[in-house]
Amino acid sequence: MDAIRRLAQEHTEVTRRYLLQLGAAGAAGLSVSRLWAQQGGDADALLAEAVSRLEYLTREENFRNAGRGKPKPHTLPAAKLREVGLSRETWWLEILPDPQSNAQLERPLSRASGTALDFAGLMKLAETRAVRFMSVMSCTNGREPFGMGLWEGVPMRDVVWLARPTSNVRRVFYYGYHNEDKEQRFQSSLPIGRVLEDPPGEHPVILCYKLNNEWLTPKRGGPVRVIVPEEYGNRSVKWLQRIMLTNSFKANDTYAEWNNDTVSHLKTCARFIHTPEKMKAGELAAITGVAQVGMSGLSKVQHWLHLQGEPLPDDDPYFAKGQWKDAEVLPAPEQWGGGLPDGKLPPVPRQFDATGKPRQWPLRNTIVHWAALLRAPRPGKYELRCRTIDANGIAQPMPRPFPKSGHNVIQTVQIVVQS
Ligand SMILES: Nc1nc2c(c(=O)[nH]1)N[C@H]1C(S)=C(S)[C@@H](COP(=O)(O)O)O[C@H]1N2
Ligand SMILES: [Mo]
Repeated sequence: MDAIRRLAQEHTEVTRRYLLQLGAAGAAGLSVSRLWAQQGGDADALLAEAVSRLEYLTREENFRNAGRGKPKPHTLPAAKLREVGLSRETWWLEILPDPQSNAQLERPLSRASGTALDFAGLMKLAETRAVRFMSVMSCTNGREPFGMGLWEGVPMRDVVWLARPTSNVRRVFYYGYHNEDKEQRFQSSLPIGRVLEDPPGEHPVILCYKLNNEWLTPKRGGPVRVIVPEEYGNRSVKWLQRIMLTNSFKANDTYAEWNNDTVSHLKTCARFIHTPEKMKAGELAAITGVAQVGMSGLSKVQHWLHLQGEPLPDDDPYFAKGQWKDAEVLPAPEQWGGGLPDGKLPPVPRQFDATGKPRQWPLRNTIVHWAALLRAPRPGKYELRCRTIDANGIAQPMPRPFPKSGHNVIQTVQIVVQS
């Protein structure tokens, strides 16, 4: 299933509630599944079936996967996973000084000296240090989010302090398991400052061992992966086994070698999920989508229906002057999906109060669903576009022809309006 289909599944129930509230479907005596069914195409069955489910969080098995390797580490047989330290029973983590630099650690954690951290040690830290938060997994080069997760882990700083770094540390390099082959290595890095402190409202960089309140699977990078809450997925190295403290100030990220920017905060952007291929002139149609709430926050989602052939604003490649209309950003769901029993959240005190209400909405570095009703006055071929307005009032995407620090374009779909 492609990413947008999965999001569609997760998103249908919130949309249904929105439409019922609006009365658009209810008043016409039209069930929502029939409303969708009028669209034709193979989305129908999917939508009808998904209508009863609320899935804000993505189920583990529905995440899009980006683990590289030959073989991909998560496909190794269980015995091999155990052998190479990728089970909770056998996991180990080394924290070493970068041999290429003069970083000083009083107590490196190494396998050779028998001091590597094991999973029991991580769980010991978790007793007092564990944090849980929602953040969206998106790829720098992906059009749609890979999945919306509720992650649990121990702040990386608590683990770094175990090694007692004393001087000459500017950056943290970290590595996953890649079949013991240098060529296959996927690595990332962060400035030590980001690991040690979090800006207000931001979550710590964590060594994550649970997704949606279940142990992290091998596919998701288990037993332990990094989650960097505010950045694209390439920072969130899976199958973590080694952290290296260095005095280098340079990023050594695999993603940099692959022609991407490395400081890659999530961008605020909108995508369509459901749009009709055809609609009738003068009649209402529902459109829905998902928005990613990135670094600049989100205040609005907008759409713009434009009759093909009508003049477009001059010298306006980013459509800043289009006839944009506000869509409705949908409220927090009551059931969170993601495979949580009854869709109920475990305590998430960083983002939700004691009654389970989000402290703000939307939450930063997550997604929101949105919906709108369209009416086209006359027949013809139309172009429908969507964009976001960030929390600073700036339209996103900004003019940005180079996607190296995160994909973001104004999405356009075609709609045929019949008489
Ligand atoms: N070890 C390892 N970690 C990795 C990768 C990888 O190839 N190997 N890919 C990264 C990239 S580019 C992304 S977008 C995310 C995707 O996370 P997911 O597979 O859980 O969706 O994993 C990141 N972590
Ligand atoms: Mo990625």
